[in-house]
Amino acid sequence: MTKENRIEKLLQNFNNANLQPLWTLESDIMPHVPKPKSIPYLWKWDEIYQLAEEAGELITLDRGGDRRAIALANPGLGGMPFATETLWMAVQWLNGKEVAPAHRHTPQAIRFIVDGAGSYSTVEGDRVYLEKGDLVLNPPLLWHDHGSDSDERAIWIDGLDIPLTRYLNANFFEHNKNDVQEVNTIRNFSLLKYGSGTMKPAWEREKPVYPLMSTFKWSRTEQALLDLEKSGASSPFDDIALEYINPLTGNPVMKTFSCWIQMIRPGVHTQAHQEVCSTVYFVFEGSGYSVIDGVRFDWKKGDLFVIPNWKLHEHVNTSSGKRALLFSINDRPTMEALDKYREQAYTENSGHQEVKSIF
Ligand code: GTQ
Ligand code: FE2
Repeated sequence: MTKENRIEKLLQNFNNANLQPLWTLESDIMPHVPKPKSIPYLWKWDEIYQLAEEAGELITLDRGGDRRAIALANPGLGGMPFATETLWMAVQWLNGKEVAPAHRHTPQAIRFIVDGAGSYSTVEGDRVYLEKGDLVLNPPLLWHDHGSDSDERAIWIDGLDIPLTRYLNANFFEHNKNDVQEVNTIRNFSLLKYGSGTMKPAWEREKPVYPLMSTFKWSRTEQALLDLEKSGASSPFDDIALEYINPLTGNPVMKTFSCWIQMIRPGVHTQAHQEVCSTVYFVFEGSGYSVIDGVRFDWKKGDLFVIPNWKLHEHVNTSSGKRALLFSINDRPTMEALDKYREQAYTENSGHQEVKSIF
């Protein structure tokens, strides 16, 4: 047998033995730079809202699904209901007087309220009322049910690490025997006790991994943005950007992903950069566009869009007088915990990408 024939036979035998030699594998296994399957994409609020409204009429909340949550399915992910390889983002619709029954799970969750309309979320017996712009935390394995005292529908967005948990085969999910948890404290308890964010009950000494306040109220968040603006400090890549943190530790509010709120001031065009993390954005207020990997995505209030790993991105507020507010979640804490985070500024062309197409 010639050497060539022997090599051919060897490769065949590897295959038969369910083995694969590295030297035959292309850069799929270890590419020079991250090559995400998720793609830059944008979902329009009007379309999501219309469909969610119809789901509100047609779909009842039953055990099984438990939630009228409608997930962003990134077209690059082959039909999976995931925004990026690690992040789940959904729009949830709760009709007036409705109950989304109590359950708990290992994926960690946040909610950002679009319109609370008298609804509440009870997390481990702590019932907090939901108002526009609030960030509500749901650490892993804490019981939670959602409900409404009013006749109006509530709508919010959910961010969870479902895809990551699934990839790690770490998912546990349990139904509570009761649809609605007993409320074991006075209403808004954690907020009253810990909500200032800068002070704590003097007799408590613990520094828990998850913030003790279940909610970051919009009024405080907005004030923090306005104060940061006044300070004159800003990021060249994100303008007036704040990360929600556990006030007792300084860490992001969730372990696997982080929550941000940012204000792009009128007329601001940020510098492009790329990062080893994926991000899902929700446009809370205003209008503008982002250039992601050379594609221009125009956005306005309510739209959601995705920046996959290592894709260049920059943001523009096209209004000359109105601020743009962007809420987002990103998996940077996962990358940092595993020592994989990197960031690189785009230095060509004064830091702005050439727009190759418009979404
Ligand atoms: O509200 O408990 O979007 O468990 C996905 C899974 C929301 C929730 C989602 C959930 C929830
Ligand atoms: Fe849940």
